[in-house]
Amino acid sequence: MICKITKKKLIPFMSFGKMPIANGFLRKKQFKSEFFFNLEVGFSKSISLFQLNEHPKPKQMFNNNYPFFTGSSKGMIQHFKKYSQWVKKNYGKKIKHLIEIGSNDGTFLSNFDNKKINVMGFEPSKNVAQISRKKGIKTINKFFNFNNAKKFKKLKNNIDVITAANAICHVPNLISLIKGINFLLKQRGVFIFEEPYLGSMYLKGSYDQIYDEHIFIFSLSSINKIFNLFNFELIDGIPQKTHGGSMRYVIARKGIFKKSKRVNRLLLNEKLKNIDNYKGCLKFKKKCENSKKKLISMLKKYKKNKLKIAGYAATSKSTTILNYCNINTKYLDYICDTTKEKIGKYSPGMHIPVVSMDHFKNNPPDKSFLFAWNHKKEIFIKEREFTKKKRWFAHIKI
Ligand code: DWN
Repeated sequence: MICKITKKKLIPFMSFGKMPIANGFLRKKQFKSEFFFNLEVGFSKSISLFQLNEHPKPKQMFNNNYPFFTGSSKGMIQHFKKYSQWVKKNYGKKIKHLIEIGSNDGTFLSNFDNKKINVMGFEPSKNVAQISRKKGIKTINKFFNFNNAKKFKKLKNNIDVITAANAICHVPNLISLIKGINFLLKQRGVFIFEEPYLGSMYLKGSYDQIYDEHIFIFSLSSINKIFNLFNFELIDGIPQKTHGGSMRYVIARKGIFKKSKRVNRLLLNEKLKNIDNYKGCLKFKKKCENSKKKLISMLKKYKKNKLKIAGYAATSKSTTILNYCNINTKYLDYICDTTKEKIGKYSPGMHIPVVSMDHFKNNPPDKSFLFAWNHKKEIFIKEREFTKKKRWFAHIKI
């Protein structure tokens, strides 16, 4: 097992067991041919990088029927509006060209006036890219990597800002991605991206952030060390509330911009909290094992008391919890979700039926597992009555 960046030995420290494709919602006839891999995590000491050991090929995950759309959450639509305003305010004074890596349905890019700025998205899933194109956004239906970046010769060293959100941790060949950025970015350009934050995952014990698509869970320490290897530097880090705790990273070519004081403060905090070293991994492993025990005993108690239980939101994250804890239809009657591409299918691995929100309204359970705990603010408002009766639960404190 080797680190995807340094090619040095990785220290494997925990397996979540046999795992299907997190967004591989399937029909009954596909059960027999379902793909599984071993979801094991390891740590690369020299660059403090938390990563998967084994993972499916990117095309197995980001295919022509990818069922996740950024616009499925009102909260995220608002967040991306604010993110775009922040980019414009801080780095957008003379901005001419902007690229987003993993632009999904165009939720972020639609905040830019494409008459004033040339915006372009890279989105590998065809069905999702089509939605973005319908919004009038130039969208390249390809993975962002060195080979594909090189095809845009006219844009060489011409891009002012490259952005991403919840996309960079999905890219196993980070080296090729960084080379692509190096090819396109201006001398004074910046690369800004947001990702689920390792420190928040450790604190909450939210191991459900780990699944096939999330090849890496980044920290400031790892990002700082990775980009240093390629003549770039981390110039800012801004904590975000999204996805249960994320980090916005700002990267520039070495020696061009002044580093913010905040970066050093946050890096020191990571040292103090063992976010940059192997000790943190072992502590996290204990947290996961305890959470699993607690969750199973709670579910058994609910069932003993003849309570009807359902899942709320068929998230990618739910695939890890359900398969790691072996939670099937013995416990959950169904999982409700708003995505038409998931409704009528079954959850990956555990094969729990995915139903519409109407089903949830017409057949309310006694207890509901909130799989989209990261969107609790908007869901608690939407499901006011259910919330009043204190019927939610999760594998972490919500
Ligand atoms: O990085 C990723 C993040 C950003 O999005 C991807 N790898 C895939 C995806 O992860 P996720 O599925 O865990 O994302 P969410 O945003 O936590 O959950 C989305 C799912 O939840 C969708 O299926 C829609 C559903 N949902 C719902 O049914 N009712 C979401 C909300 C807000 C709701 O009210």
